[in-house]
Amino acid sequence: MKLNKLLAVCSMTIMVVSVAALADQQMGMSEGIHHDAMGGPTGMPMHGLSEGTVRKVAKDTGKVTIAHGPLENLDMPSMTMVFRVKDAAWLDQMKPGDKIRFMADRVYGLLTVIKYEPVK
Ligand SMILES: [Cu+2]
Repeated sequence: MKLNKLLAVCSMTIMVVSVAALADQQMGMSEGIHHDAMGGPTGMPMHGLSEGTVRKVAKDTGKVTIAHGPLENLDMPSMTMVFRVKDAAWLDQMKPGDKIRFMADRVYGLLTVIKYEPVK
């Protein structure tokens, strides 16, 4: 009797976990489609990445200031502005003065660096 109850609880837990994993996957997939569409035939050179220079890194707020070239997907001219970053670990890799190539997009309405690579 006790064992049956335990099994029931176990399979419930597994169900909840797999539903959560599925939701994660679906979110990731729709995000992928969205960004592919952005970098399509109308995209910019260099795989849709824009040029930028890191001006300031604020790890406490998770933001980076970038002097950037035109961001065609956001219809934005060159300027210096603050972005959030998709992965906070990137802030450890960025230093003021670094040249980067990056892609920014609106994530929940906030301009966020969603892809970036250092320029050597
Ligand atoms: Cu801007």
